[in-house]
Amino acid sequence: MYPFPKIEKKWTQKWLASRIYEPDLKKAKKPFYNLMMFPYPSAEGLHVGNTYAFIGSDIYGKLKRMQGYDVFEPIGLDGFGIHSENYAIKVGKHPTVQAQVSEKRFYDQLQRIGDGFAWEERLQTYDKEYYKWTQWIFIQMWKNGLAYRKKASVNWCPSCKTVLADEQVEGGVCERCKSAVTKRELEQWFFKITQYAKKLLDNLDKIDWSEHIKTSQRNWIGKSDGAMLKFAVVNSKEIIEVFTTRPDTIMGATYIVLAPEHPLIQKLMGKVQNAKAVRAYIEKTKTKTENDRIAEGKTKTGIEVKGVKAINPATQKEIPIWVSDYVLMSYGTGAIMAVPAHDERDWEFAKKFNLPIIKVINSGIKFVDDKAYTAGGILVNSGEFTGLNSADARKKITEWLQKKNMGDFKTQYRLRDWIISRQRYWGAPIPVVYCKNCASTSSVPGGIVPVPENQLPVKLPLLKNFKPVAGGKSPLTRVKSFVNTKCPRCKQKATRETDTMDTFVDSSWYFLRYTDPKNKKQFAAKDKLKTWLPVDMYIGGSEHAVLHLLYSRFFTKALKNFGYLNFNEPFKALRHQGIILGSDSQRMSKSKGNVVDPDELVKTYGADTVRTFLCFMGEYSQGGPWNPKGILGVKRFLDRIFNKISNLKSKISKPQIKNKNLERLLHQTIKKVGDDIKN
Ligand code: ANZ
Ligand code: ZN
Repeated sequence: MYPFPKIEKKWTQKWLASRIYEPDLKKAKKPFYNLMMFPYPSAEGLHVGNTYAFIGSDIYGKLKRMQGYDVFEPIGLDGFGIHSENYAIKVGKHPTVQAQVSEKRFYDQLQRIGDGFAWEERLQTYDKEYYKWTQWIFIQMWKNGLAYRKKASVNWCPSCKTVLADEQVEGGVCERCKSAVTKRELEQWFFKITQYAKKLLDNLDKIDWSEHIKTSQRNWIGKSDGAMLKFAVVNSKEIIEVFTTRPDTIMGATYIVLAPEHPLIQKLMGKVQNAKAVRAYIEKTKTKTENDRIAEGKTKTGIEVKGVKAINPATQKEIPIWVSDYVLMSYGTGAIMAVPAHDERDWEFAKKFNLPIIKVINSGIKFVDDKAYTAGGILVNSGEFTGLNSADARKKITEWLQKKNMGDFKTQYRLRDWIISRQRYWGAPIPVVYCKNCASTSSVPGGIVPVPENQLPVKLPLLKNFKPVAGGKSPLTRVKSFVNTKCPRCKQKATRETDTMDTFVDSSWYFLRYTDPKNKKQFAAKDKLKTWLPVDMYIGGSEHAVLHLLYSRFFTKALKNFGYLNFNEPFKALRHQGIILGSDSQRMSKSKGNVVDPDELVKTYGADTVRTFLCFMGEYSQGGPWNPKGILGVKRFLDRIFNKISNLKSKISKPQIKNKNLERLLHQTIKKVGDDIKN
């Protein structure tokens, strides 16, 4: 029998003492950065499904090491943020206290599974030496015009009592707690990720990532080629700009629809005959979620803005202006030209409110009169453009309007700016100060003064009652000694920003810090970054497709533009572990009560058995059901090998193979094992 408790204990200690898994970070000759997504402590510990990622990734790292690479395999804890705070609340502990517990527990578990971690570089995102640099990056974003504050209708989770980014709302519910997300008008901090939309999209072609994630990111960024067209408002200097992917249908645009939040509505209010009713409609739409607003098949609501009309730039006809919440302020210009004959939502709307429907595209087949024909075809009822096909007409009509200064070609992206402020305690404070004096006496817009870099970090104060409150205000507003400060610019009385940063800000750059976690002068020294980055192989869950994996790409591109990095993409290759199912054939998860504790398994069978078993479960990216019976077979296999070797009469010092066939078999085996591990 293989005496694993003795052997595993001895060798883990030896690894640590001899620093065998600590590569020379400055001048490794053959660097290989083997990264795994660091865990976030949202539960008491890791279960087998979680450790699958860390074990598979480590096995690949060990292969690389045997192939002569200097493998760097760091680990840490993504311990700041809402998931850790929610867990602390659940177990009734303060997050600072719970952080200590989690650190010990998670690192213990990770040590026991036998991974070759570079423990000396471990980092925790809540350590002030770490979040100092998170704040520093915020300041760089600000200086470069990529951080801004704006009042907007934002996603609000009533249960987490905080604002959420669009990426954290999945199918209308909060990514963390699954509560239905509502809308709120709040002033928030944004990162201008949209400035990188094109680069984020184009670069996807150049990286070795799973197709599935690339597709998710492409869809999320959502590129649309179309036109920006101008509709003049009658008896006014105002112009309504609309984004359309179908300029070929312009002769069929029979009315305009503005989003309820469209600023023009307020501007025109003086002329509006039914102002009271319009205001009431707008008020009513405020709390609706985007999903409810845009879903096809939902009953359309809306109101005509009476007393003002727009002019169709192609037909010169006057057309009515409506307000409806099926048009979103956050996409395009927040206004559309409605073509009910060829767009389904416009069709439903026109039918409901009895608006004219003019067919301008012929399908070539029999025209069906009871719904919109949304594909391309041959233009009809379109003056000089009649007879053209849709593709040609799109180009010709846009060019024609371009000449009249009434339109232009336009590429539009769905991607929206990332809201990074949270009304929660457990996160990095946003390092800015609001100064009334600076706002009034000098040119400081909004009186927003960033905290000087040499005064970072802005420390998170210890707050006993840290729980979130419903009013949309951070718990930090209750800490007067934190809020009241001096303006770094004019030294007058000022107040601090009390929101903290989204956890995903912390995790957007941790892989950079790993190379130099103790650096007090920079987020990481240039030579270390140069040696290790970009990451060679990144392994983790695929659920972060448009969250962490998109944000990290954005950070990398931004930091490169600011001159701190010399590469565009953070992760050269990316793979995902599959999902391990519990005994009930459902995804293993604490909340389902179907988890298997890796510690128990390691105690009973040894880490090597657990690791080997996980590898033989099936394809790594597929995962599969957890089958406790199979593990005994693996254990017996390892026992047999151990017995064979210990029973040898003489020690093998240097293998000498004289038999040609045996030698060939040896090399075939080496190749096969190497290839299998890689695959
Ligand atoms: C006229 C038209 C005619 C349209 C037609 C479609 C079909 P994608 O592909 O997603 O980019 N649109 C534009 N801005 C909008 C907003 N803020 N809220 C809701 N809808 C909006 O879709 C672009 C199309 O979505 C645009 O083209 C516009 O409707 C609508 F036969 O314009 B279209
Ligand atoms: Zn000031």
